[in-house]
Amino acid sequence: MTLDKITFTRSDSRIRSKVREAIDEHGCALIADLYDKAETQAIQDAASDLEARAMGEDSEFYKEGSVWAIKSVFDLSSDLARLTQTRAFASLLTATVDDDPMLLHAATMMGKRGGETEPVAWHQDNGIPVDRDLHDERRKGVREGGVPYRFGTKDVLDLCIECRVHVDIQREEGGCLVVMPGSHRWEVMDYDGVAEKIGDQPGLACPAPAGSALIFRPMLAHMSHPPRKPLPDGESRRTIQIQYAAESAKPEKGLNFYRWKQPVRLTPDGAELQPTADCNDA
Ligand SMILES: O=C(O)CCC(=O)C(=O)O
Repeated sequence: MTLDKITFTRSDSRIRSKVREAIDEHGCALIADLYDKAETQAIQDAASDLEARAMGEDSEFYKEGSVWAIKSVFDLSSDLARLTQTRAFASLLTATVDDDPMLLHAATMMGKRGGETEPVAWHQDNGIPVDRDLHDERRKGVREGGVPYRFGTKDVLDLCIECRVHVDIQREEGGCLVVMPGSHRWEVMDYDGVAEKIGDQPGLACPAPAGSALIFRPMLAHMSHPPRKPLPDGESRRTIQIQYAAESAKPEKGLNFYRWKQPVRLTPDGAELQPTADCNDA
């Protein structure tokens, strides 16, 4: 399996059905030019602005040996919400769930600067944010200042999709994402289960230009290596990973998805960004 099998451009005829087919078969699709030059520049400027602001706010910014991350990106930057979730973006993402509208469930900016020493281990993005913590065996902790997460069930995760917006160029030697095509069909597993199943298979590295985006099922196993050499001066490897669930997807046991204060709803025609106040208070 090579990267060209899952790579598309917006000018491809039947782009929506090709993306849907790649997602069904391989679990992922790379759109090489989701954003044009001006759109990419605007996203980079807004990302730099958020990074500079978030540096001073420890609660939303953290740093590890493998990758740094800023959570709840759209609560912190409505510019980034507007700039990333274009009409083309909404059209391609909803194509993966039979045009069902989709609701945002997480947006995280992540980056590497070149000095990282640890890999991000193989895993699935199988946690879903819910409205109540049942304290049962599917519990996955509490994040974003009090949001309960649990392991999603496979039927629900198959109705979820995520998009990794490549703010900067993703170089292989800079620690780009590596995926295991076809692994979206596996069962829900923790880190150890995924590592065992992967064994010593190398996976498919996904180097990509700035302004491209990788659309994938959250069940797709993925990892990233630390950079093999320092990134060129001033370069970092930033992405914004945006996760959605189809409106028809319902977590088990009468739970609902957590309702964010800044919900985003995608339809094939575009993104509706409608901040509502205190919607979790009821
Ligand atoms: O950005 C990376 O290198 C990996 C991040 C990742 O896999 C994740 O957050 O799910």
